[in-house]
Amino acid sequence: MFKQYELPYAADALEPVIDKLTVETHHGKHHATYTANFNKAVEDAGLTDKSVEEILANLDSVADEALRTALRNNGGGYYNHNLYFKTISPDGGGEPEGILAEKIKEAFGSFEEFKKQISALAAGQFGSGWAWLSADKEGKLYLSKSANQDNPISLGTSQTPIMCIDVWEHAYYLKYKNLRPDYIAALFDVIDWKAVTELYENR
Ligand code: MN3
Repeated sequence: MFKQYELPYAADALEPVIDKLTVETHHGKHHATYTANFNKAVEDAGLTDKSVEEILANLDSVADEALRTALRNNGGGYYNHNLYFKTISPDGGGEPEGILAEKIKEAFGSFEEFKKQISALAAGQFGSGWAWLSADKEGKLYLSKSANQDNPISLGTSQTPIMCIDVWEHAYYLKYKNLRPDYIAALFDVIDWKAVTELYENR
């Protein structure tokens, strides 16, 4: 049984970056529904002994098309939102330190340049989707974007996502309306770089 990541902060703790109603709806409704539907699909597919990463990386092995689609969308929704809520915090913001700061500099030249590039990917995702910072086994960093609930794992890369930007309208529309770039810029004030660094180290 896959369990939804529980928020270690109150629903209004991310204000003014993310408003209380958005957190309540996003985590309490959308993420909860992805989790419930993923668990149902996992049971129907007989995959209860697999990890979410194993399931997403091996979608091709599920012969039934409807079931494969359910696992892809709800498994992605489950995994992606666990990562999203795990890597934002009322204590977030600023810049990473240590190994991740070094790797970002190595890959993108500077933190500002990294921020510019991932923000452009997030703003440029047509329709619903995500922007990603991921790392491979060797520790190299990559940026990418994806549609719907796809992610670097379900898309068959060998990368592990360590930070993400949810650009589905449910993530920002109540407060930011059509101004997606304003939401993306504000989100950096709550990114928990300690959590991202931990994910990098445990990739
Ligand atoms: Mn979402």
